[in-house]
Amino acid sequence: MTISRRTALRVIAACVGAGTLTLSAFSVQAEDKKITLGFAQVGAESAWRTANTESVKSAAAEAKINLKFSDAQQKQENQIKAIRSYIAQKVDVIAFSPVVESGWEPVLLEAKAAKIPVILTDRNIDVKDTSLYVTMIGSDFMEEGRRGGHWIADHYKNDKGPVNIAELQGTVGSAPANDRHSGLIEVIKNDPKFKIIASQSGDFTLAGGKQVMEAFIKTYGNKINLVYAHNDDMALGAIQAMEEAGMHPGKDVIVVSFDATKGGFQAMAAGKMNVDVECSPLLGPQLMSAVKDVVAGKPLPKRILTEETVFPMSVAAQTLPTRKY
Ligand code: GZL
Repeated sequence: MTISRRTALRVIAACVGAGTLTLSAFSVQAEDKKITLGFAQVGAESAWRTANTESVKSAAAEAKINLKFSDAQQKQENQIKAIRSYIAQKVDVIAFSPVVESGWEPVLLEAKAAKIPVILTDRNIDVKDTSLYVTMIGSDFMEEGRRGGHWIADHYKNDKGPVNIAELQGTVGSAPANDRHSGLIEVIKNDPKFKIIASQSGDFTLAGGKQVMEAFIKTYGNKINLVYAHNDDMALGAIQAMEEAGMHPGKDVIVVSFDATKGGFQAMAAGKMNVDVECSPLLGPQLMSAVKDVVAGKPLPKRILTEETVFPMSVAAQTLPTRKY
């Protein structure tokens, strides 16, 4: 005999009251419905993304949440397709890391019409109607850019300049690329010794960072004083390009990067990167907790921020063994 959990609890309570309960009297098949989460991931472009995917998958398993997962190969149209498919499958919650900031209203309106709540993780979107998502879980990229900028300003505080900066930007139109750039500008814009002499997207990949840096070296050579890379994968590609050109990254060219992955720590421990601004990919547990709260009808803050710090080269060797990604 299969009855709902609520009925079972009522009957059990009555029997306990009457002192007639014999637990074997019921085979209660609780109708607990497992939560199904549809997650549309950006892609697999970087070590950060790999760690983020692992965090989402392991946290879903831990939380006993049924996870449907898709990899968009960094294409917005693939993410939109995946979200539409989750709507058609009537999942309980949709979550995604928006590859770029704009172009999401139509598909999010479809999710709203289907009464499926949407949670943003990692990257934010630029929409007027913020009711299109329940909450955004992730880093403050503007603050990360400011942290990179303040490290640079402090590093050159006794230097007259010029300090020529070559910037390796992340995916064009993405929140981390836009904000890590804006955060830097906010800090250095009033000091004329800092000049961004080159800025181009390497799309957050190692190959992209290497290719762009090779072009920068061809054009600017030793005029480059500092590389400002929006993530470790591009910084590691740039380091390869500089070494192949006989330059000494971390010494005659200062390298500033973001993510604080193990690869970044290894480069700092080898003296090839000077500072790594942390951006944690370990968002899985916070996401699953938010999913359960949404399904339970609990209110959530519009923004759930991840705590992060800055790691200079000097602490890299002793910190590396403690790093989780
Ligand atoms: C930042 C994340 C960025 C990382 C890159 O939260 O969106 O995308 O900095 C990753 O490594 O590719």
